[in-house]
Amino acid sequence: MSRVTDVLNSQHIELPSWAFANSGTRFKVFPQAGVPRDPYEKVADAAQVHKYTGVAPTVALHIPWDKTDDYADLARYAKDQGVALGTINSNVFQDNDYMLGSVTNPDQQIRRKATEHLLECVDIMDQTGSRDLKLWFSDGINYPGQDDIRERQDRLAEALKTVYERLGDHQRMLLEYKLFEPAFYATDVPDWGTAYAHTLALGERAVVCVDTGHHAPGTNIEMIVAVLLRAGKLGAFDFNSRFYADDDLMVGAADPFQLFRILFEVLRGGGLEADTEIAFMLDQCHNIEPKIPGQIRSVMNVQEATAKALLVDRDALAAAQKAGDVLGANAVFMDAYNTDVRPLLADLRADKGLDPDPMAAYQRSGYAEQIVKDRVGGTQAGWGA
Ligand code: AOS
Ligand code: ZN
Ligand code: ZN
Repeated sequence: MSRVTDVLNSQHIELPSWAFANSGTRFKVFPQAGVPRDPYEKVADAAQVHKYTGVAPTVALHIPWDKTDDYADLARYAKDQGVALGTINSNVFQDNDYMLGSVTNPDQQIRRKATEHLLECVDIMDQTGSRDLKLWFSDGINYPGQDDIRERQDRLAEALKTVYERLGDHQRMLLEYKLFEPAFYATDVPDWGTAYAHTLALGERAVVCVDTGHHAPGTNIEMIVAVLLRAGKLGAFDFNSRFYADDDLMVGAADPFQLFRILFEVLRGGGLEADTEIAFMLDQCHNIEPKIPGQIRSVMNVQEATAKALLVDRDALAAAQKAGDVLGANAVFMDAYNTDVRPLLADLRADKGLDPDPMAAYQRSGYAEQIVKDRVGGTQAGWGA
């Protein structure tokens, strides 16, 4: 059991600053009382999640949604709150200039502008002490013939190279892929293979980010995870769950079994070791549920799936696999998945001096009521405007 608790104790889940702000769909953003008005308040809310779960010590920023005059000051504030700043997320998808693409735009000046933004994000990383730059491009085309698919790949490669060369020795680039949306015919980084090819060409500090909501329905994501890990190219996760497309719902809500299968492959590939370089991030929007409890629930869902993955009897599984015992192997796997790990996690929290029930502890704390009183006019994450 100690190996299980060791891994669970060393687990680190990164929270997205935008999860704490108002978000919604393109139809409506329902504002919630007490949401943060600036990056400092987002960090404060993220710190609450860490306070009650003990496994979420970093918060990812999004530029420009979290732009501030003094990032070193924000980093100090985070430290005072008991957390640290994490990944810097770039944004080259919300400017009018980017209608036909950002780094793949046919207009060289617009490509330059987008690349400058990415370089600015690396400057910010230098100030925040962040290791990772996350790149997600909405670039793509809606109609066959609209632009030259091959040339867009060349433009993408050029921009990525410029940014890669600017990274410090300890910094990494995470390239995130997404099947579709907002581009509907051909997205420039649509799948893990394209992301893999670009990161491979760049070098070892360029790795792939798997957002669990960015695949066609039915895609075997754990298979992608296994292949990327084997190639040393799995850099990060954006965890969320989906019923249809990029729903950004709470991770483990739609398909906890899939999350378990993914985490088992991460474990199998060595990605849960204490020195893992994989960034386990959440990328979610809480459109109708309260934000801080939504994040607490998500963190707990990842912990539960991880605990179940750790409970797989690997020796028994290997023996059954070797013997060609199809049903036996599957039974070993399912036994772990069907184990109720909540008591184990409650004990683990108690051992760390935390409340065994993070959700109840947060609800009792009065923080939710306090921020409603203190904060008027909370911000929108930037989604669904
Ligand atoms: C967009 O669909 C992607 O999931 C992005 O990772 C992310 O949601 C966005 O960049 C927020 O920072
Ligand atoms: Zn994402
Ligand atoms: Zn997404």
